[in-house]
Amino acid sequence: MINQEIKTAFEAFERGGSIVRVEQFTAGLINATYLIETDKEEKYILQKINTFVFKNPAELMFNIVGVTKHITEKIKENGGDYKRENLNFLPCNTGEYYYRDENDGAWRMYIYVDEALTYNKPKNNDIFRSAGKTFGRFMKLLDGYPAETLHETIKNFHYTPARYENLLKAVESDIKGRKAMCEEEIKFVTDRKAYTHKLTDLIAEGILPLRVTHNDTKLNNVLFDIKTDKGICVIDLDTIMPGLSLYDFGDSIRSGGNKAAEDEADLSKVGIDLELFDVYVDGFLSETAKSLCDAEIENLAFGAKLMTFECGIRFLTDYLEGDVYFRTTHAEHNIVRARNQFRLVADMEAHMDEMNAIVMKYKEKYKN
Ligand code: GN1
Ligand code: MG
Repeated sequence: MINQEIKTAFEAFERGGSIVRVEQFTAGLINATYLIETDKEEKYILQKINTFVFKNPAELMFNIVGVTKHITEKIKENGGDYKRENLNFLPCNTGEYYYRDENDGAWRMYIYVDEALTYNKPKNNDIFRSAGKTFGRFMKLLDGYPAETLHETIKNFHYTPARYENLLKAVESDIKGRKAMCEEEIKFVTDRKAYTHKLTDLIAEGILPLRVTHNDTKLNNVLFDIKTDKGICVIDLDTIMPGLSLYDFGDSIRSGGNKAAEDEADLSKVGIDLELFDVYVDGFLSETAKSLCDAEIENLAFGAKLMTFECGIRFLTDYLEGDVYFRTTHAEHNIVRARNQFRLVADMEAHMDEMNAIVMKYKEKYKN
């Protein structure tokens, strides 16, 4: 039996065919994602947009459609295959790129990229190097995109000082009575307040440039070719906004450079894998070194630490607020994730010199 809500949403996109199979993908923590197979050849990804997180689907889809059309043009110029190397969103029966259902839910659909897969953890070094190249290429494709036309889909998304203030507010109100369980984690954060404004200060001083960035560069937001294991394209485009190259680099290391999954509870398994860090820097800088300024390259390792720290703050805040933001499967999920991220931050602190040395090695290799 096909769920009626999904069927109605799918039909609003008027692609014809009847659904024969629906599979839910649960790796993403925000939207609900379904693979739709019909009695015709084409397959689709149908997503119910999380409107608690993304309050304005019209603005969200305006960004995404603008950006993907731009990427298609670039791919055509380079003689590539835009049907495979980019996401192709579809309009629904109102002409909009999202469909509003009768309960005010918002849905969007794009053509499924077949013969591709995602990884939650890099299965080898080549996968992670290729992820670095793919995100680097993505940033290059968006170089010159008119950033001022983009809506801010989540306000202050990587503005770490605001994430810090939100945590303090959640601690203060302690609406779920969970504060007593996380005193140590709260102290971990307040001890490192200085991290929160380092990059935003450099933006304000004009030292770090804003670019159009992806902002959610988890490893599982890259599609890999099933045969070659090479990165094909980047998915999960909701948070494309003006941002720092360091955010994109940093969040990839946070998610894929961890020796363990982000929700591993056994903290002895958590840490920065320097070999994976090395290959990601290699892939990323091979595409971007010539366009990045020195201040960006010099702060890459710090960016990895900051993105991990910020994500830990967000998990901790959500735990204190009663798990209203991230998808969780058990009551401790967010605090486990927060502890994991803070352990990773501590491990990066212990290895910062080695991380910086790796960055400098590839700067030498690719910058000149
Ligand atoms: C969310 O949607 P997904 O799972 O790719 C989140 C990221 C976090 C990540 C942590 C819009 O990403 O910012 O880093 O979870 N996306 C949003 O796993 O908040
Ligand atoms: Mg995702």
